[in-house]
Amino acid sequence: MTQPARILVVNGPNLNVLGTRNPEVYGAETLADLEARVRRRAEALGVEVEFVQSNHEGELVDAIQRARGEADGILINPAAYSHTSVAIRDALEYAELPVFEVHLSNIHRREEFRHRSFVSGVADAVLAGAGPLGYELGVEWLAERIAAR
Ligand code: CA2
Repeated sequence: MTQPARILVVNGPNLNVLGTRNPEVYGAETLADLEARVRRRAEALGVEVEFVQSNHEGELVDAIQRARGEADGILINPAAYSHTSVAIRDALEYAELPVFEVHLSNIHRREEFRHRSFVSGVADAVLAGAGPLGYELGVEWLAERIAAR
């Protein structure tokens, strides 16, 4: 029997305080709500998910590096590091896995500095502005992509 696909779900800085402020931008769901939603969708699709959230760039790099050989795909919201981190971009390239970049808000409708994401250039798919549903769509996209290997 083949093993279920494994998807690493990576959340960057400040996403641990989701749902406590700025609901007009990020919605009312907490990170735990978001993870429960992703887990439900993953179960329905028959894929495994592992969650990592960190406020520290190096910890995110470590988790992404470990995914090489351990996971089959990466769903990532790099949060503020999207706009600054060459290190996260390089780690994603190193992982050599399908990458789906997701943002809760539409970064292109916000401040200029959020319009550029260093990660988008190494992501296979990018979705911004669909809220928590974007994470579910990301898991579904990755499940299909992995199954098509
Ligand atoms: O829209 C997204 O998903 C972002 O990646 C979220 C980041 C932001 O820096 C990106 O530009 C877009 C912010 C993560 C959460 O930040 C909070 C700030 C205040 C209250 C709660 C969360």
